[in-house]
Amino acid sequence: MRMKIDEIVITKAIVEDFMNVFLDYTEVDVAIAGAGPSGMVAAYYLAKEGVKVAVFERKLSVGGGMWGGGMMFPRIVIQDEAKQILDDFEINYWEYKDGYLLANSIEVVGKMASKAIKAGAEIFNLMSVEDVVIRESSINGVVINWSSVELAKLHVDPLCVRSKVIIDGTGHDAEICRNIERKIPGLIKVLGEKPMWADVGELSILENTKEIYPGLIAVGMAANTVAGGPRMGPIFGGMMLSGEKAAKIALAKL
Ligand code: 48F
Repeated sequence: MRMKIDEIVITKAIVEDFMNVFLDYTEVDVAIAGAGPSGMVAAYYLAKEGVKVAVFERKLSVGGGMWGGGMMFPRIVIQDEAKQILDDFEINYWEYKDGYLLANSIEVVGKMASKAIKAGAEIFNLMSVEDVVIRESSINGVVINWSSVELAKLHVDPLCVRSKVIIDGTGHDAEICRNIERKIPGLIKVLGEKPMWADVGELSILENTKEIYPGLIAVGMAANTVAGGPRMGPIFGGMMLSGEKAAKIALAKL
């Protein structure tokens, strides 16, 4: 016998489940701003260790700058050093030449999201981190709002999520760090991203992935923007290794 479908049951199922999860995630171990490659890799390695992780992503889709590969050719390059991460995420790749690996950017996004969620990370899409919660000598939460509120420039107050560690994975703009620099001059310094230099960019991103201020870690391109490192284009090994390093730093702090 065919089941009779009731729209109100569907509505209640979605609202009730989401509200329960959202309430539960008002207090987390780690809050990550941005579900680009670095944010999702960090989320996966943290969740895998049993850490309670919330990822807030402004856009409808996760994946940040990966979808379009290089100039809308949906392929990304990953250097050999990050092979282990591709294997951890069960991402297919093949060698182009001498340690330059290639992967389908659409597959990479799908696998990263799937693995991070399966490991236990909770991704809240369509939510932007617009500020942080600050105390005397540390940052201990994020201030969030619906991206639609931000886009429509509606005057609606945000809500807060308490977090032991905050990871800025907002990419080139390093939005969280820049916001703190603007609001509390002198607390942290954002030097700004430098022009393209893939080799140096990929090397420096690991060094630059660190705790910027007690409770705040910069990851991925945001780490280079804070430290004044160059951009590197569609090579993503550095983003992945940075995510893994940010997870290790956060783990050590928890
Ligand atoms: O830009 P994005 O992919 O950052 P990433 O992880 O990777 C950088 C590469 O994609 C590429 C590169 C490769 O060599 O340089 O650019 O450092 O992902 C950042 C994500 O953060 C979201 C944004 O929509 C994107 O999906 N985002 C940005 N600001 C906010 C945010 C915010 N305030 N709140 C929530 N999400």
